[in-house]
Amino acid sequence: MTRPAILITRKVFPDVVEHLRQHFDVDHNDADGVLSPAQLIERLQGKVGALTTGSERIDGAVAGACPQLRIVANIAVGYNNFDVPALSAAGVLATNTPDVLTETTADFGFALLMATARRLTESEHFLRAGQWNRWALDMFAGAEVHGSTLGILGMGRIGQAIARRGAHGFGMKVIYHNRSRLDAATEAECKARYVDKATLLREADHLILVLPYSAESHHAIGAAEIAQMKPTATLTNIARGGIVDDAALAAALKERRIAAAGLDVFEGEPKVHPDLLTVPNVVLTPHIASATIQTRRAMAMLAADNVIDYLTTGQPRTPLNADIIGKGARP
Ligand code: 8YV
Repeated sequence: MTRPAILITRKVFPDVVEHLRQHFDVDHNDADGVLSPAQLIERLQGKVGALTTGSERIDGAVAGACPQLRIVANIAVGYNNFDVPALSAAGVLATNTPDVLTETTADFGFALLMATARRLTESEHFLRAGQWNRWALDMFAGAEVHGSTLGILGMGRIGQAIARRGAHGFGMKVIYHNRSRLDAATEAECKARYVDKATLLREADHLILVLPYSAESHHAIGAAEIAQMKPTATLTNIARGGIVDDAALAAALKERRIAAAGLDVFEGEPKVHPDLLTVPNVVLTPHIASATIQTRRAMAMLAADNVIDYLTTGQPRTPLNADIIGKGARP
């Protein structure tokens, strides 16, 4: 008897492939190159499910061209690569991977913030280049982290985990801005105070971005917002490229309108704005905030379990459009 077929769009851990093979015929892109839209549609023919990453755009055109596709499971908590309303209209279930990456991503956010404040990569480059021939009192003197004001834009699970690290671990004063205010108990636990966006920009010593990308959050931080920040402030982005106007940020860093930035995500990645590569006061990493072996495996396993559970029991673990189940979902 032929078994249902699924596609894994990128290379994943072998045990995740084996787990899926217990239920499906698995086509996996072990070459690991990003499939073009046409290649993706071709590989999805006859597939009932797919494990995807942020690199693949899954929209109404894909759903329409792949009539057997019933579920797309993103190996990411962010899902701006999905057009969820279009997938719902086509009856395709979409899932993401919340919770399993929260603490790991918050760890990285804090690491990037600290590296930025304390000029870690700038000073390492100096040392590796053989330029260290004497010590000086003000050498790579950076910004204080403990006791300073941490500003968080976007206060979901990861934002809250960063707030706890800042408040409880580093004695920081935590302020945040979010579409909706947290309940009083969560605010108290995170020791975080809700402020409007202008206050956040004005008061933060270290501003960190942890909000989802959408049309509304596009260029949420541009020249006008950077102009409201303290000249001594740092900006860290672990959310999504496009939330920051990278050209405006590069110009501001060059002119020292803010002290420094730490960026894990970029507009149009894996391309990076060339001006960001030439300014010294920026720490750059290639979208690795959730990258520990344990967490990346947990994300891929959760995506696999979403596909298995939906296609065998009809009950996915972390759906984005559960409302279509039993009401328009493809049979
Ligand atoms: C993913 C991420 O690893 O979860 C997210 O939203 O940004 C990362 O953790 C990346 O998007 C690959 O899919």
